[in-house]
Amino acid sequence: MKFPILTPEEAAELFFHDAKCGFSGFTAPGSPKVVTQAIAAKAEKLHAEGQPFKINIITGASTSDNCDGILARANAIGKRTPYQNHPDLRKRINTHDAHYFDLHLSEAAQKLRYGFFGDLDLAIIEVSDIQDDGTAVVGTGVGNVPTIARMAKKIIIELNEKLRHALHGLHDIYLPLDPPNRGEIPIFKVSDRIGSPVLKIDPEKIVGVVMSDHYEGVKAFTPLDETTKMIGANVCRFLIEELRRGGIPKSFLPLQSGVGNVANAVLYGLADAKEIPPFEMYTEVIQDAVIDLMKQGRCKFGSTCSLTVSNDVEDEVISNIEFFKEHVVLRPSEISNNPEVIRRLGVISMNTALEADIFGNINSTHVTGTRMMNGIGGSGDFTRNAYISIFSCPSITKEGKISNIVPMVSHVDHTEHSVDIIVTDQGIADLRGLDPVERAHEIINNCAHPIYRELLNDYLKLSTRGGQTPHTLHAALAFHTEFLSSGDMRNVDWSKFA
Ligand code: 0RQ
Repeated sequence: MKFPILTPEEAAELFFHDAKCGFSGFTAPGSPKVVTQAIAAKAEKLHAEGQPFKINIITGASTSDNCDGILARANAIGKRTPYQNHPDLRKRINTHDAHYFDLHLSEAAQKLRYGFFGDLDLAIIEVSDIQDDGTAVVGTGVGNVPTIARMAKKIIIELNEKLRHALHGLHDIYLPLDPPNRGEIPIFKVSDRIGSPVLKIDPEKIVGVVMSDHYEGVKAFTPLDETTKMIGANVCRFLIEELRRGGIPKSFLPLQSGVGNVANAVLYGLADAKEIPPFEMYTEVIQDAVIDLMKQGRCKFGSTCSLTVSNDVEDEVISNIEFFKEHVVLRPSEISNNPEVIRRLGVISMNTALEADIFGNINSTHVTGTRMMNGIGGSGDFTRNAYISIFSCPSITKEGKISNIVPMVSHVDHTEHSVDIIVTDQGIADLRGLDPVERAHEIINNCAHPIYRELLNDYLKLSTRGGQTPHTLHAALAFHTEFLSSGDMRNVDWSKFA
């Protein structure tokens, strides 16, 4: 190989205070793992000497403990976009030690190319193979790597020995032209390939290669409990009923599924929903459950940005890579999440809410309206353009102290205009064609937990003179203020607001 082999510490030397950096990957897979550890150590050393050191980072989505985690603990992150999910970074964001702007994932690459975020000083790109002319096979998470490789002035390669020679043929790397010259993105079937299996990196920009030798999968999911099983069963019940009545074509439509325990439970529900024919996924993350569905023949094909699987499952995928190359394509996030393609293919989106209000607005990101949880991720890309958009969540959280159905969401990520179906462990609310008051009844009766139904109905009664969307503004966030003061939303007393 013509590129110099660097130690992580030598590579970290290139990083300077306030540098703008692009990292490959999407969730833990494909994200840098070793240079970031050395950058964190450098930050700690400089901080101990009283010197400032923080870098600004754009990625595809969340990363891993050896990236966002270790850098956040070292207080080495200045600005971060477009998505994160690490508890230590979450703390830094909520205390303003790190600045985070939360962005629709499909938009990050194009906004970078449009110059909205300035130049990229440095990039770290994980690859499974690289040739002397810069032709690379990237890792198992693609993210924004084509744009980052184009925009960065200097590039460090992390060559992952564990993936060496395994992944060629899994990716479809494609960069759209930018306005005013953008044409169609010619994906007409989930499995269409429109780009290249390799990424062409300008070899002049590659300053060196750092070796790595391990996967960094996601942690295994919390085992399914009664609540998540019920949510999964209700989503499947909705899909089956919709299929029976002809709302979904008999051949079915591609599915998207978000991150987290709830999404994983929904996917496991699909294994047993035999009335749903074998289906395809046009999605951004393929989790452990989808790999099982592929082995069972339930999922025929998956277009994704990342194999967001646990280490054991990644081992299994790599050992059977020829099977998975026939069933999976890995795309950049601006293509996996592309609104044009999602709408053309008729994708059914399934994402998770922290809370939903009685009119169908969704909060996916902010606990009690102020504390950032993870970010909007790709949920907006899919929801706004879906054939049918579904949100699910438990009806109650924290032993019933929190109702996930509230009078007014404390932060809005997805408005009532984009949300078709809400599902909880209690049931299904179909909001299509309903006005705000009809929606409120549908959601309270079918999705709210019985311990909160009366309180929510009483809120509606309190608000009957409140216009087309009947709110009592000074009471609308009482569930949240009550939780913050007494620790239990059930203590709300509407007589105080009458
Ligand atoms: O807290 O961790 O202390 O137990 O939130 O909740 O029920 O385990 O749900 O893991 O599916 O995550 C919305 C965060 C759900 C996720 C969210 C507490 C609850 C628990 C987690 P604990 P669950 P999940 C594709 C699409 C946005 C991004 C997205 C998410 C913790 O799905 O980040 O969709 N989505 N991307 O107790 C206070 C409430 C709460 C609450 C739950 N109302 N108030 N706490 N919790 N509801 C993927 C990508 O874009 C990469």
